[in-house]
Amino acid sequence: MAAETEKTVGIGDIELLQTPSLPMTADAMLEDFTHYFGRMLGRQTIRTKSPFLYQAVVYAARDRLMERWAQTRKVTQVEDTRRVAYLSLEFLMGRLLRNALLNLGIVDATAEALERLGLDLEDVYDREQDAGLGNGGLGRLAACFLDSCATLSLPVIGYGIRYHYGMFHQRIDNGYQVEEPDSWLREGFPWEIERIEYARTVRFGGRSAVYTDANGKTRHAWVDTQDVLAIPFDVPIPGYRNDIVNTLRLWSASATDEFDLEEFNAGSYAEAVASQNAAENITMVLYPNATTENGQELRLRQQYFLASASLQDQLRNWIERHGENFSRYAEKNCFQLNDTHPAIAVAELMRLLIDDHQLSWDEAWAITRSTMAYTNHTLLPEALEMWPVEMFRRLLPRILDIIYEINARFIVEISQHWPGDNDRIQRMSLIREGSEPMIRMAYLAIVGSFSVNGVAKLHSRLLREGLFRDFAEMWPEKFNNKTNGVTQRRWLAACNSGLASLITERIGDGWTTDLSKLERLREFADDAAFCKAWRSVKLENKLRLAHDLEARTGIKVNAGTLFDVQVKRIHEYKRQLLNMLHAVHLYELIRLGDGDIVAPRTIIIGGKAAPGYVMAKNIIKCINNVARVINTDPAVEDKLQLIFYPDYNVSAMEIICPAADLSAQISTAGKEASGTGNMKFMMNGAVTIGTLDGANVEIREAVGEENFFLFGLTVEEIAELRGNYNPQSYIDDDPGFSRVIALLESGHFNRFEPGVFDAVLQAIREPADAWMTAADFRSFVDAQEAAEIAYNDVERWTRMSILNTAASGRFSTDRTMRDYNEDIWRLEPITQSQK
Ligand code: B0W
Repeated sequence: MAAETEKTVGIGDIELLQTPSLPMTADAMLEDFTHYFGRMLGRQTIRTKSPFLYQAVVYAARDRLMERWAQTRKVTQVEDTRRVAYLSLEFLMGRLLRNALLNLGIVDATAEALERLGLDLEDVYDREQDAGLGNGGLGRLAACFLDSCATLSLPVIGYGIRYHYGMFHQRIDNGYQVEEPDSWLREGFPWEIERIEYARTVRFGGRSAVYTDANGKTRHAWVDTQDVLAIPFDVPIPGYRNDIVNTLRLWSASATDEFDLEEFNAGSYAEAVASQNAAENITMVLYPNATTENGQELRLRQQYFLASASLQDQLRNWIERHGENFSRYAEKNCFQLNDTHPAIAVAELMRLLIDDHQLSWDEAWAITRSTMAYTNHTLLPEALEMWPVEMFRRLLPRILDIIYEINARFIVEISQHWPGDNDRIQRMSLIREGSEPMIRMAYLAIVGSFSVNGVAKLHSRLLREGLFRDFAEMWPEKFNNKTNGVTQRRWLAACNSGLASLITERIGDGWTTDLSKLERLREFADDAAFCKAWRSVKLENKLRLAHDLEARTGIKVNAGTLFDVQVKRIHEYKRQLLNMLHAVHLYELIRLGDGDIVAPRTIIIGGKAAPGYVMAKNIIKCINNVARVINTDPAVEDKLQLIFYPDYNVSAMEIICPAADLSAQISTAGKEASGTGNMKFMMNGAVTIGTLDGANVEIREAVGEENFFLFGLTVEEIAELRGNYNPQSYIDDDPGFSRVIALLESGHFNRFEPGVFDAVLQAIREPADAWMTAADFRSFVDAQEAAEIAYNDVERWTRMSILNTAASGRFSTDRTMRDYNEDIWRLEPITQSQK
């Protein structure tokens, strides 16, 4: 027997990992850099364009993370602390080096080490590719959450997918979006550690079988399956100067060793390898959907793959410490579902506990219902996930059994709550009946969890009163709000070092971990010297963006103009079209000479359209056409420019948000659940022009109405108007608006390209236009005029800018994470004394 016993020798107690021991000095960084560059990567000559300089710097920094990481893991294991697993199909991490050095406190040491070699740390930062494992706000939010949890010493592990191809790159060709693959792993990803020892098997296909076990109990098994191996790759998530390093665990799919052994043995080597590819396809590519079409089978495979691998990993870890005793499992664990994308975890946890660990239905359900928590991120009906029952039957037959059983029991609950109310049963059922029965994933998430939250006050209210009303009536205590935030470490300290230093000079650096301290800046809003310094930082940032814009588009912009910025995914509800209409309106005013443009303006619009979203791609083309004409018309030179910023991503935002004067947050009221770009802009001193939508409402509340340019219909007004909306009347009654539409129709922006504007013009004129663009045109133009006048008054604008930054304290994800922790997670921070 001795030969079968594995020897385990913990290195947790040996000196290396007991306390962080590597020096954080320039000397030590230089020595380690040299070691990695020369000995590990085997290079002699440093070429700044090759990836090796960057990689060697990462390895030197990663060593410092490694010892803190081991320690954090050890404490949470030994202390058996309650923990959260954040399940998300997206983690839009962007670049990691700058933040890792900042959080470790070795920016200066690293810069000095490189300087001694005649190298510039900024160039090294620039060599890093974005980890673009997400679409937009939802994915970036997950990344900000990880930074804040590590900083607050909360034991939270992120679980996601290691897509081979992340968010596509966008090229603009004759004004059209062209997608190019993002092969971000081609040069390797030096942050990750492959943990093959924790690989898990995930099953697909086959059938659900019933059998009687040795004790005469009826049991279920999932048999004849096609198995896929899930291999975890861990990425370190350092807290800000607190020696905590949490984990982001990303799963990669691989064929099991037994992959189609039969075919292999029959000599069909190529076929066997092909089935290996089929397995690996699961994690090949991120779906670039973001609130549009759904329903692809591969996407369901991704969702189940993530849910199953992550839950198995958590159960493995539990069993290592507690054996098969699950009595305290719910007390020690919580799973936060980032939208419905991982909601299948509800059924998968049931399956694992019942089939693999022999718990009864009731025991398993009690655990599931007290460990799962669900965050909703959108009210848009087209983004509400539903999967065909038939697809489940084919891919996940045992999971379908369980969902049916959950539903049957849930329907009993409904009838007890509302006896005889069959309408309600139909409305609330997890299955939408019809010619193609569908599984409503949001309902599965609500029924299977103890907490349901929206992402801004308005959004959470609309969830309770509208979309999830029946459920909120049944379980009012489940529903809560958690207003989003962003991490100030990335979105102020790292991306805007000029402003960060100026702020720290005046109020100290406490804001990096307590953003409410920014309130103290209010005192300086009338301090002339401070205001002047504030303006000069903004100008520097605008020059940096101007430089970047020229490099990307060849267009020179004047940093002395008002930078009016809208960057986000392109979607009709976000109304980039309204922005374009305003640009045309200004253009028309200047050309006719009948409007006073008091402040010259540069309008910057950026964002990607889902490749299959025809209207969004159309909008990009239209904006680019308008931009080309405006930017080459000498009549408006120096007064107006319109730039489409290509390939917008996280790193781009790090240059864009510090440089913005005006932040355009102009969605149709009730459609943008929260927005988080709005918070990044505010934090960096931009003033918002926006509707009463998402977190704009709270931004305006925080900064005061006099420091916010409000326009547009409210949610209630939009609802009232629906049904008798007549867009043409807004155009006809407004000569300015009529001129804009006439100019767009005239072919002025699409000579030799007939029809380019037809679809968008028709959409604006459509009485069924869900986004009611025409209704908000005039009030948008008026608010823009007010903004322009304010901008022209330098002192007034500087004050508004400072007050926006000062009021941005509550939009830190540190606050958001504290809120989640107090109401949902109830975690104890990992304390220094525990270490
Ligand atoms: C993202 C992806 C997909 C998909 O791939 O199918 C579907 C929906 C989303 C999504 N993204 N749903 N909501 C969001 C955005 O989430 C952020 C973070 O909470 C909010 O600030 C935005 O308002 C919301 O649109």
